[in-house]
Amino acid sequence: MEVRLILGDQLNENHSWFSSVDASVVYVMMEVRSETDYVRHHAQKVIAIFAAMRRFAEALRDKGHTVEYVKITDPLNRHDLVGNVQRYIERYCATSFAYQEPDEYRVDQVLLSASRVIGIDCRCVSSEHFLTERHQAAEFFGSSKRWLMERFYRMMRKRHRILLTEDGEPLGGEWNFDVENRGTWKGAPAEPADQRPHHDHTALWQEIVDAGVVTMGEPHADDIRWPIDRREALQQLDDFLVTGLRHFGTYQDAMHHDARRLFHSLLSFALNVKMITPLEVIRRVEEEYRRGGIEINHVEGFIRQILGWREYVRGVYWARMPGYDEQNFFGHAEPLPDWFWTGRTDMRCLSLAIGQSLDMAYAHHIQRLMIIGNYALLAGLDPKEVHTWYLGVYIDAFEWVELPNTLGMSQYADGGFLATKPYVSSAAYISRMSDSCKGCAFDAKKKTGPGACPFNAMYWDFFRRNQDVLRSNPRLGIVYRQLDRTA
Ligand code: FAD
Ligand code: DLZ
Repeated sequence: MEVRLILGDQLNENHSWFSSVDASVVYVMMEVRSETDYVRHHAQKVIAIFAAMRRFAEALRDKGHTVEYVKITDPLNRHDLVGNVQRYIERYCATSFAYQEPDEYRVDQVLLSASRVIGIDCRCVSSEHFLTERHQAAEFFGSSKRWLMERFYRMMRKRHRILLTEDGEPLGGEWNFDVENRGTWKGAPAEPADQRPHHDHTALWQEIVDAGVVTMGEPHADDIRWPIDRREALQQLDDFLVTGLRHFGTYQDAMHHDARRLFHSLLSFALNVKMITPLEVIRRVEEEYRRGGIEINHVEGFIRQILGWREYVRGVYWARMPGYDEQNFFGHAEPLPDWFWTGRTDMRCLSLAIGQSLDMAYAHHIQRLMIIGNYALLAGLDPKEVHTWYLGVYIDAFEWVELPNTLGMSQYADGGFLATKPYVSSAAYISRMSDSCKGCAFDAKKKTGPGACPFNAMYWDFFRRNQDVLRSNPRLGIVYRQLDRTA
């Protein structure tokens, strides 16, 4: 017999493992404290992952596969991956063990070391999900000191023949339409209705609580909106192609208190647990463009996120681990304020973005980068604490994608390996891109003194206190010229 492990973010029903039923194979899935407790996760994340795992196990059984599923409340649960695997190796007198390449360094190490002691033949196979291998980005950049996403992205467009003319030129005449993607949103076009399914997972939530798992955020267990199988994820993709994609690019950076998702796809959870593949999403988006009626900036902008950023940050993760999570370029050490766990602060933009994150386990990219991350960097919060918070709070947070985004892109804690300059702003940007300054206790236009928006003084203080390491950055010339004028 062969025991095969399936992790909670490996719910790929089209994996070649499942193409035929093999009576000499037993699949093992497990809800374990080692995975629920490595960080304090959002309640909806634990619920959605367990619900999707349970649905996946059922679907495999329906197809005739043998599946052992260990629930969080199972008294025989050893609550770690290897302990439970060993139990089934013994029970089935297995002569081999196989697992899919895990996406997290920690789990990779656990399974590699288990393989050395387990005493039977062990194999690691591809998860058949990504467009690149773990170390492909590092090979592409070779000995370059700094990487550039745009170079990687163009290579990926060419390699996979995405959005290219027959002559290999970029469709629309440009590789990147980001300059067109900075629109503000004032209520029109209307935000598409949220067509995601409604799930009542009250009973499952009770099991999680009974097991003693400590979470954060609102469970909303009787109305979970995250897809729990491939069919639901594909419905969500279909809906996005019809309603969201046609405005995605223009309003990609916009924020509004009353339109939490605007034209974003909300597909990151389905993608990251591998219900759907990046290539199929990209292909469907390109087909939609070729059918006509959607501008190139929306399509290119969306594809860049998945073909470019998603694969690129994965490459950064595997090139920089272990040790990437320890980097702290500015030596920031301030603890996270209590209101990261409640959203209760007088700064309305932060209250809205954090409040939304705790309420729905989701915030879109600009809320994560330019509101919460912006504050964390300007305030000098400890990047490791910031990383831990992001890894817990978001429905789509898995370390391979969260860590480079948080520590690299948002906190510049890798000294500029991933981002060419720190992503920070004063209140002017927040006021332009969102409606959150209206009704705020602070005045976005006021630079100093009582009632001034703290983002203003914090912004200039950040550049002043870090001038030794930032002044020579050519992308920051304009900032330092302005600072020098006011000094
Ligand atoms: P859309 O805006 O509709 O974009 C489509 C898809 O593109 C996303 O589903 C996602 O798969 C991909 N994508 C977009 N931006 C990125 C990016 N920068 N890196 C990788 N993939 C991207 N994304 C995660 O999947 N998990 C995380 O834990 C995560 N943490 C982040 C932390 C910070 C500080 C920042 C700034 C960004 C983070 N992102 C993360 C990237 C991005 O914010 C989310 O992918 C996106 O908000 C998910 O929502 P969506 O599906 O509606 O995305
Ligand atoms: C995130 C998560 C949680 C909360 N729980 C489980 C679990 O009980 N069992 C499991 O197999 N996976 C879980 N996951 C997802 C894993 O943390 C993920 O597979 C690893 O981080 C590797 O990316």
